[in-house]
Amino acid sequence: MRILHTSDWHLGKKLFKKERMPEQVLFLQWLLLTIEERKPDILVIAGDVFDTPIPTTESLSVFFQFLKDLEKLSEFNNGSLKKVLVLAGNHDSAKLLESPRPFLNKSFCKIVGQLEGPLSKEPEDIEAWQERFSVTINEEDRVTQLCLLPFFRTREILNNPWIKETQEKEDHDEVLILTALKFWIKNLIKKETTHKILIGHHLYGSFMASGSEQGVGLSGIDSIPLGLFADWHLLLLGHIHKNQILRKSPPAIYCGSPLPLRFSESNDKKVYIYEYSKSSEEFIPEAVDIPCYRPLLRVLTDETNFQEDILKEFRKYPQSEKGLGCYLELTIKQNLPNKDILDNVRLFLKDLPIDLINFYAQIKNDIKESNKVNLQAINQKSTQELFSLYLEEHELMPEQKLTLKNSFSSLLQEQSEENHEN
Ligand SMILES: [Mn+2]
Repeated sequence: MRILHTSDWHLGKKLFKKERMPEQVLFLQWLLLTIEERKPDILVIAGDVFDTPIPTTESLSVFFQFLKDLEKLSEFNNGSLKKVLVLAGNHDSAKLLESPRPFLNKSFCKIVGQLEGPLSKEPEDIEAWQERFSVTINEEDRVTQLCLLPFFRTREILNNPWIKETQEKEDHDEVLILTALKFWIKNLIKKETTHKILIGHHLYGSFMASGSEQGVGLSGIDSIPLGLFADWHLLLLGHIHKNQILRKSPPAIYCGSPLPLRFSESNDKKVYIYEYSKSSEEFIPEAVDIPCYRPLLRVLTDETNFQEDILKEFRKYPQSEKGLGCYLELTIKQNLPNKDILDNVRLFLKDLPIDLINFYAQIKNDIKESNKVNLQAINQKSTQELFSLYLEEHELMPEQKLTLKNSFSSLLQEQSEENHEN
């Protein structure tokens, strides 16, 4: 069995009002070709298909067309691609993502948007639940169950009637979340299953964030412990945009976003292909590099060397010269303010396929000040990050800061749940 794993496409995402759709379309074309060549049996899209709960019509048609193309590809490629599994992330509207279900070939494409019932101990409920959240694949000597756990807000899991019934009043959220997840796992896994695979979109294990993820919280715990999945064979994760291997054996991997979503992110992006090895009885991951269709360049330089430094960075991506070009964030250190510098930069860039998105002039004496938030950069920060910066400016005891941060994030979560309900 071969699985291809991707996530966090964020279709419709912009960078300082600049379009990313051409890059996203090129990525999807590359993905189709890669599927044709590498012939995975299963394609996994682990959440954040869209950037917003109400995507643009262009993003919607790009996604629907992609699903249609996959179906066609599967037909003409002797059915080598057997399944497409799509999970909702924190940016997706679960209901919207599930909306094309009636038009899809159910045995080919499965979309799981929301973590919802029926969750009782009744056998027929449990069966319906297994049907809703998992796919089972029978091979000669193995029964593999792929389980889809969409992004959930803490309250969604805690308000579950069954969990409510069993919980002790004094239990902390941490205990409750873990109990709920254990319950989900216990009832989901079928008796005959020999190999378990998780597809999840949340915070798992000890991850390294890239900064462009929207802050999501799990009350009481930092992340879902990998220990819950100690005897599983593979964890295919979404949410964190930096690709990373959380655990080698059995593999637990964040494949990361296919595009860098901020200047601070690396242009090095990947999808993963996993192949089951009969001899080692393990899934072996292989990272496949995604071509960088429009590099994000970040250059820190000075007035005398800026031309050379920009070219040096630009030449690292020779393919972008003929394609879409690059987006640039430029910081120029200056001894004294020079009002002509931006004009000089623009003049230099005029004949190059480099689009200047952000420009910062840094006067040497002010360099200390540069840690402060630039007005343009504010748009890039999450509300939670802005609040943390605000707190840093105030002299408070560390415990006070922590309490304020926690209260603020509960308020944010409540607000986002209200918006979600609307
Ligand atoms: Mn994401």
